[in-house]
Amino acid sequence: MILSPRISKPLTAALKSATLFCWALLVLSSPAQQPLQTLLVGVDHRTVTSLDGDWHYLVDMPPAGQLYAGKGQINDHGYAMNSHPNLVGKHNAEYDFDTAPTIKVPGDWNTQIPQLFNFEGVLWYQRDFDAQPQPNTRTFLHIGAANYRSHVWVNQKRVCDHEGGYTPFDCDVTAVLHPGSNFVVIAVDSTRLQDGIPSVGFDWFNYGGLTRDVSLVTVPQSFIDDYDVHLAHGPTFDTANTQLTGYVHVLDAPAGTPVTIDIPEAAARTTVTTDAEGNAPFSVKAAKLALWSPDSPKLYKVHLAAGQDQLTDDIGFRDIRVDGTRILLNGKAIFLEGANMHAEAPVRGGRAFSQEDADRIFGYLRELHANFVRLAHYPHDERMERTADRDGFLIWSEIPNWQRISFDKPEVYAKAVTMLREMIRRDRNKASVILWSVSNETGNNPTRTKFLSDLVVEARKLDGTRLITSALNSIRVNGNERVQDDPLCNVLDVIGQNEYVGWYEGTPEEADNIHWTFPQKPVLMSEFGAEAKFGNRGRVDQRWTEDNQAYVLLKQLEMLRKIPQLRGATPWILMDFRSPGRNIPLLQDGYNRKGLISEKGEKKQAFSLLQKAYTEHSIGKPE
Ligand code: GCB
Repeated sequence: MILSPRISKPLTAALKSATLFCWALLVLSSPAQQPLQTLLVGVDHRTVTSLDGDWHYLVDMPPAGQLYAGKGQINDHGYAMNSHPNLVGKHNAEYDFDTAPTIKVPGDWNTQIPQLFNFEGVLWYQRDFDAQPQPNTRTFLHIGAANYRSHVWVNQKRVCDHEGGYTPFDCDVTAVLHPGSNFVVIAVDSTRLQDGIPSVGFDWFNYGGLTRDVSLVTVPQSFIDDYDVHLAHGPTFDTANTQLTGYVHVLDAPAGTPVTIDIPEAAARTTVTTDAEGNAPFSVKAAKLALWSPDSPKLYKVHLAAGQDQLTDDIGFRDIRVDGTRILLNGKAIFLEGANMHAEAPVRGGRAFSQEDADRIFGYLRELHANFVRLAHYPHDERMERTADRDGFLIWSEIPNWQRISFDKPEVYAKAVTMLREMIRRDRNKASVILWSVSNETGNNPTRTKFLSDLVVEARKLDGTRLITSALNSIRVNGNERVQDDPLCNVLDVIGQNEYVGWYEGTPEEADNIHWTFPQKPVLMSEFGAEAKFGNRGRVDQRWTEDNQAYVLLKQLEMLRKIPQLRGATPWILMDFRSPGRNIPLLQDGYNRKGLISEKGEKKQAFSLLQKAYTEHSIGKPE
């Protein structure tokens, strides 16, 4: 878990209590955890040394005796040492990374190594790398994501620990690097934890390993670790508003360090100075500004410079807000025509991590005539947001608070805050992201409502410019009436509603008579659907056929059309995805088959049905 005792000012305010609390808990419960110093933003826009490629690996079978000592403490003296067995002389080690097989990074281990397909446990990764540390610089090992817990050693020194499978983290390796050959050892443990997020049971595949890019990032001694550049968010949308605002945080900068924000194409340039905490808030008027939207996804080159450090990002500027039951993008009411998606690679299979994966996924969405995607149920690879920024799609991004979470435990709340912070920090400069979701399908009870309401408050403190949502499924059923009276609605900007009428609940035709009542807020039907195996044809009342799936969808769309404040729909799900609990041979074979397309990209009947509805904009109205 990332703990950051020294973070930028906006984050400091928001996270102080959670961080201190988290820190105290870790000190008490897990002395091996080490707080990280930073979390770099915009790494994909820096020149980095990629450590992607072949890594040696060794399996640590449960109970993972090489990683965990008797009481669960992290063992710093086993595989982490990267020793080699003495062939003569004293007996020392019984492992050797040098001659161990290799695995590709990024990538899950499950789909790379047949024997590890169902493995949930600890895999040790090792690779050598060259470094030429320069004076007055700092070097971080950046890990895009590793599922679920990671422990990292460079040249035999533990440099960081992290919990959470879907967000990046950075380990400061400056003090342990030497010129020439160095080595890194990473233990990744994919074991599910009762008090993890997600917890032990979830409906997707628990891909383990270093699932996203790994790199070395060298920056000056004092450097830009975080920034936020957005269109000023006033109480109402104003077409004449071209004020850009935010902050640049320069880690370890003396107070008064000049920071320049320069956006030449918008004729916006300003120089401000850092405060005692390294934070430089700014506000600058752009002389000309074209707002970002799906129709016109304009991105600006934003140059940031502070001392010896500089960075150029591609950022779009837009305004998103709610007005009554409407969602306004740049002041204009919008209707979100979308689909859900897990982070699975079409065709190739396994965890998605490449530009090719992102392009394929957005290619399907484009064909569907969608303008929106719900990235379920955790942050996906950053390329997804970058591609959506570039191609003009809107995004719902979520932390993995999925169904049964230990909502009664303060340490779990601390983990949720960390995951929320890591998600928002990575993607706050992405115009495509309009919704932060704090959870999916959590039972309606006071403990959970307090937990999630507090999290919503944290999300707003971290980012006051976006909408907050959650996918709810608790509902009061009264005959044909469905009343959404979950108290969590009170704190949300947009209500996400999951329902499976016609699949898990009743018959498809029952949708004809259902009447929904929602609080006066915009509603997104965030999940609905049915399973079908591609190519399996039959009658509309025969489960698992494409015909039945399309029929359920048809009935659903008819029902949705009757919800006046419906502002979007995301059927479950764009593509079939692996889920080990889906065990009907020949029909499921370990896949959740609610996809509009198969995992190989084959389009089912339901795809065409939805495509038609989106082309005709026939499901709902922006206002
Ligand atoms: C849900 C969950 C989703 C599942 C889906 C299903 O309600 O939110 O994660 O995969 O249903 O197919 O059962």
